[in-house]
Amino acid sequence: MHKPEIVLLGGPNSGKTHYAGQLYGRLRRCSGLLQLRQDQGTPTDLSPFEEVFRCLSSGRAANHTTAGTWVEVLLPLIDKLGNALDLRWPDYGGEQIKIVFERREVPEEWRQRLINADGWLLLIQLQTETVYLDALDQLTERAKHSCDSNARASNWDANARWVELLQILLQVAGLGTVERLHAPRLAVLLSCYDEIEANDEPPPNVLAKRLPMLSAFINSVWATDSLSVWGLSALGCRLEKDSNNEDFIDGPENQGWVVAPEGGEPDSDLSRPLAWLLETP
Ligand SMILES: Nc1nc2c(ncn2[C@@H]2O[C@H](COP(=O)(O)OP(=O)(O)O)[C@@H](O)[C@H]2O)c(=O)[nH]1
Ligand SMILES: [Mg+2]
Repeated sequence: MHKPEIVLLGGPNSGKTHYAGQLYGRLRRCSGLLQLRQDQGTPTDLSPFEEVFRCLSSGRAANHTTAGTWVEVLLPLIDKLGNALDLRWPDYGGEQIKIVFERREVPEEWRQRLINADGWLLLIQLQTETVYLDALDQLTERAKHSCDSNARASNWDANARWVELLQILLQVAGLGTVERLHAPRLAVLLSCYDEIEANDEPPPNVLAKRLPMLSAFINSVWATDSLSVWGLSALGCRLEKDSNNEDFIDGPENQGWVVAPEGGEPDSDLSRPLAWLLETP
């Protein structure tokens, strides 16, 4: 059986846990591109996903995944063509990604994952990414306000931070950037897309507008058919820990959607980006 591996990349609060929980609801109950296999062949503990799904079913958000957490859930899946696949889905605090960036150090288990992965899934919540659009104008200003420049020096522009992080990860995975990459595929999910004013622009354009340098970088490193940028709203709206959202009580699997790279109407099949990532080109 095919046992594809994916690497899930996303900092704290990028939407990893809620996507996992909602994906689980879809895989279990709906008829998307990927579904959970019903056979009992693969022993698996889905409880971390069930816990998220349980919170959502009572109309509230799930807890933040603590910094030291690392859980991995084995998802026995079947695709539309009847192919069985076992996918290991990781969930973690997200701080690990920050540490990789800050220390320029990649733990051995991460290195092995990066090397073996069939696909990389990158979650970015655009609203929380800091960019300094006026950096060039400020060059002259900074001479006058030296305190500002100190503050600025410790905060990276999100473009530069993501590009730097991807360069570190590509390097340790032994992937060169001279020729455009066909594998692993890269799917970028712009999370909390319900909070973004996309104005009918397709997700790759939204990324190019908000994080132009990152967009240019991934487009130059990955081959066109091995890269896709999606809008992801796992929940469809913001939920708080003490929310009591009736729509979710009626069934979390009816909430949330993705916008495909070409744009268009939201699609409730949250497994689509994953199906694309796992499909052989
Ligand atoms: N508006 C909106 N908020 C979301 C969505 N998905 C997650 N969130 C919120 O974003 C925050 C971070 O989500 P979480 O899945 O815990 O991120 P993680 O730290 O990467 O696991 C939480 O407060 C969620 O309630 C979504 O689709 N839309
Ligand atoms: Mg989490």
